[in-house]
Amino acid sequence: MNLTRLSIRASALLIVAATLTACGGDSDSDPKDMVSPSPDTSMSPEPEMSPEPSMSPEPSPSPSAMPTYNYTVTLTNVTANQPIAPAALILHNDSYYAWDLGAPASVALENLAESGSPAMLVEAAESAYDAKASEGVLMPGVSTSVELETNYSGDLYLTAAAMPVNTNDAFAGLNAMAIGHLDVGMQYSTLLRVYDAGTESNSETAATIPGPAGGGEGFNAERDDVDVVSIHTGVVTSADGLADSTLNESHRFQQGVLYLMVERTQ
Ligand SMILES: [Ca+2]
Ligand SMILES: [Ca+2]
Repeated sequence: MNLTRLSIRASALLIVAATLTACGGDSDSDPKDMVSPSPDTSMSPEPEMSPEPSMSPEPSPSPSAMPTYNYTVTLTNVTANQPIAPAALILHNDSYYAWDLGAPASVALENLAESGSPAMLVEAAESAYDAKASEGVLMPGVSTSVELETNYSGDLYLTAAAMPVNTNDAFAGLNAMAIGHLDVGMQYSTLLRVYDAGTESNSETAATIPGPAGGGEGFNAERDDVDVVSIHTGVVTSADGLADSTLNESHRFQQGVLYLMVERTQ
């Protein structure tokens, strides 16, 4: 083969290649030839579903500022013949006392113990969380209930007082019993002591006994007794030789007069 012809062919090929290369470079630089890539919609990712509007969460029960404590107090007259006047029922803290043994009764307590009305004692319990009177005179063997409630969450105490009406100034009492430890559904029951308000002599005469055994006077501001609250010594009655007594053996209450049951209901 002729070497000269071969080198001419090679040179020609090189020239052609150089020319093609030059043309390609020009077209690349011309903006008109640039094809802006059209978005390939088929390939575009599925548009993301906008998230379902999230359910607004159930409003959580707003933490009630304070829990509620509810109590049902049930009173039962356990006497043979002592109707019991409406009771004062007081839910309170440890700074309240309706009476102190050995100390004079308040006028409010004197009123309850002599007339049977709990109104003054209920009204006077200004610091109480709740204070109510039971309804009506409670006859022997009969029960009545009262609802008490408070939002106070600390220590709670219950005070109760009610007059057996065939007496001068006796009252059945529960003095600041702690009930804050009771869980819902728990109960506590007790037979109430009978106190003497010390504000009226225990003469037992008809004129001084407001109950049906006497039909006499109720409250009297005079204090013709020892003027201190004490545990009642019981009634003497005509059956035991107190000639002027309008009472008889059926009015005795050695075992107490009022049974109290308190249940926490909430
Ligand atoms: Ca007395
Ligand atoms: Ca009096």
